[in-house]
Amino acid sequence: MGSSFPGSISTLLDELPKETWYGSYLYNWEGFWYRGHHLSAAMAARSNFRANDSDVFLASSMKTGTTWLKAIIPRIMNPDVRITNDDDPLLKHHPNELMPSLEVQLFIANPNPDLSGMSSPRLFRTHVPFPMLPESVKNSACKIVYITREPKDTFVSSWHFMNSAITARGIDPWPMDEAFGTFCRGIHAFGPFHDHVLGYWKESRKRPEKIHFMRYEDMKKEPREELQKLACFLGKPFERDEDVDKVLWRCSLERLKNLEVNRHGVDPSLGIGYKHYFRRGIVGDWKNYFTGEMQQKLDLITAVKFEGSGLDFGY
Ligand code: PAP
Repeated sequence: MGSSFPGSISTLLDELPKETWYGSYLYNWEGFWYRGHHLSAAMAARSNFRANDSDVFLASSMKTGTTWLKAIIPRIMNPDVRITNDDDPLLKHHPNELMPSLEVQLFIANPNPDLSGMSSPRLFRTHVPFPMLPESVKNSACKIVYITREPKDTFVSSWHFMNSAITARGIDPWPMDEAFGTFCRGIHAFGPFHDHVLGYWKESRKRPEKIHFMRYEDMKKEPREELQKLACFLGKPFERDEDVDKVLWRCSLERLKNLEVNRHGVDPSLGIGYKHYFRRGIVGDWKNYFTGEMQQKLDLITAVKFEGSGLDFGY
């Protein structure tokens, strides 16, 4: 695997601890696990990316509801009330294209891409853990929105997604029991999952004006309230309730999953259909997959990891 990377990163990868994950390798760098090409891109972003104060970052561990916010945040930041259904960017673009990823898109082919053509405010997303963010993202006035999700549902969602990704490349799906054991050991892209969440959680408690911490379950339960809070954090409060409802409808799973671009489009980064980003979108899907033993195990890990942090999922 190391041989497909440029010399220096290839040498580095050869020296890092590695683990098998969905038919490929994850490498451990400073306590977190990465696919090799994502680590290389995240390192390039850390060295070369310069944040503007007006930038907005969407950060998350994978499969925690990011796509929902990738659709919503651009709408909040560009509150053009005249926009009609016919010129809604979501009709032609998967939400990934509206908030490009530092490590999956922008810095992957070129370690120092020219971002000067991006209009302001620039909107980015990232899966990297807090310590791996470029210093200017941490220290400028740019804002970070973080979304997380109950760990059992996150695991089930990522198991489906990753198996779709690897089977499309002719690799056998990873059995759930093996993937689950690995997740419980903290081996997960951009994970350990719990450490990823805690890193942003702790920072959001210290700097709530900098990091807005969200839970997928809260969005499902009280979408209007959560959307208003998010819009206020971004300095773009909604003036009318009907605008909140309009954004929620435009960005709903039901609508997005039925749009042509998402039904038939292909994700150029992964080579799989965009449709895989839209599955069931429910709270508690883990109940359809977990044994009692799996539930107890992961709940215990979560309780121990989050103990004393003030963070829980309460569902
Ligand atoms: P990513 O890390 O690749 O960006 P992400 O969007 O965070 O993935 O997670 C995908 C989950 O969000 C899926 O959950 P599921 O597997 O449990 O169904 C997906 O269905 C859900 N999702 C995607 N878009 C929306 C949306 N508009 N509203 C609610 N949930 C959504």
